[in-house]
Order: sequence, then C-alpha cells, then structure tokens
Amino acid sequence: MTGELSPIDTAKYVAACRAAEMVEDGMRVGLGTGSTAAWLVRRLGERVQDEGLRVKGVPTSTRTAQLAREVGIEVISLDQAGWLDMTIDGADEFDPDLNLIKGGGGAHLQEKIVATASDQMIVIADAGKEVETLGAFPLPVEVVPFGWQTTRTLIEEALDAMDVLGTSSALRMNGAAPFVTDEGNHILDLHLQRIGNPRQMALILNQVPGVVENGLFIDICDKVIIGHGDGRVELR
Ligand code: ABF
Repeated sequence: MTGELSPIDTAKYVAACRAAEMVEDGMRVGLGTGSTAAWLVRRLGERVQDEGLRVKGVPTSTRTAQLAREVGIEVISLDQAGWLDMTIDGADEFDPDLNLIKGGGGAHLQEKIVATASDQMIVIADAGKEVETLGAFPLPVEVVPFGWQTTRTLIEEALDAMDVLGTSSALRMNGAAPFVTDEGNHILDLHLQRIGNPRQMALILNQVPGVVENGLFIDICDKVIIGHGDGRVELR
C-alpha cells in the first residue's frame, strides 16, 4: 500500500505504524490531522480490516473524518465518546519538554479539544520537527472573522512585551481568499522565530478578545514517536 516512499514519508509512516500498534481493541481514539496523522488513520484502517480491531475514532477535522470513514473506522463525535483513551496526532514542532506548535494544517482548535479530553496524547513526527526552542515555525492563532484586523493589532501589542525575536503576523490565505477553518474562523500566523516562554505566550494570546485558540500545546503531549528516513523509530 505504501509503494516506494521518500525518506520524509518513510519517517512519518514508521512513526504512525508504531503509534497504531499502541491502539487496543475497544479503544476510543482521537484521530489527528495532517499528512503524518493520515498514515496513522490508514494503518488503523488496515488493522480494522485485517484483525477485526474494534475502534471508535473521533476525528479532529472534516478531512480526517472523511479518510477515517473511507478506511472503515467507525467515526463518532467527541460528545458521543465523552472521553478518549488516547489521541494520536502530528505536530509542527516539539521541544524537550514535549510542548508543541500545532495548527499548520489549520485544525489546532479541534485538535486541542480532543487531545485534552484524552487519557494520553501521543505525537507522531518526523525527526525534523524536533527543536530546542519553539518558534521557528509560525505560530497559528485562530481568530473570529469579526474585527480580525483589530484582533491582530491587539496581539501584536501583547507580543511587544514578550520574549520573542519577531512580532510580525500574516492572515493565512487560501488562494485569493482568507483560509476558513472547520469552525468558520480565520488564522493568523505569528512569525516569532523564538518563543522564550511558551506557557506565558499561550495564556496571553488566549486573553485577547477575538482569539479563539492558539497553536501552543503545553502539558498536553505525553509521548512523541519520532520517525527517521531510514526506518528507525525513537521515543521521547
Ligand atoms: C496537524 O498537522 C497539525 O496540528 C500540524 O500542524 C500538522 C502536521 O502536519 P504533517 O504531519 O503533515 O507535518 O497535526
């Protein structure tokens, strides 16, 4: 099913396969979004078909919901599940404390709700996502469309007082129109370069009116499965 994979896809695939092995019969599992999480969903679908694994999946985006159904995973809503045994998702960056930047795929709001409602959150990532300090990847912040430019100004003012190297932001676009999330919101990508205090940053951003959720995941991730291009897997 995988054909000849590039090193980066091999890395994502082996991490996803290792995570899929951790899913036990009867579990309720949060299904992440993004290319690495898509490998996980496909691999879980194979286990459903080949082994009769019974798993209920709570997707974190419409994209993931569609893929999960295609591969034969039973899809339920978070409210139907109530609580989850585990969530498995990708990330854009992770640091030595397992703090994350997520949201490059535009789904971090649902991803954060689902991950927080889980006994454990496992991140699957290629080795290029590991950083000493978060922030080289632009930090996604979901904002309501109403007054988004005012919200951006308020965010930039708040950032001025913080330990970051840059403070510019950009409205994420989808062609000529603003990107719209599954919840009908927009995304501002903050170019900060280095986030000295991610916990403080997450709190301050979420205090700005108009901000729905930022892409910093603090104290949410329990384990990172790192895949390498040569097929090796490491755990953090
Ligand atoms: C989701 O997908 C996001 O939170 C993160 O932004 C992205 C990672 O994508 P990929 O696995 O394609 O690198 O998990």
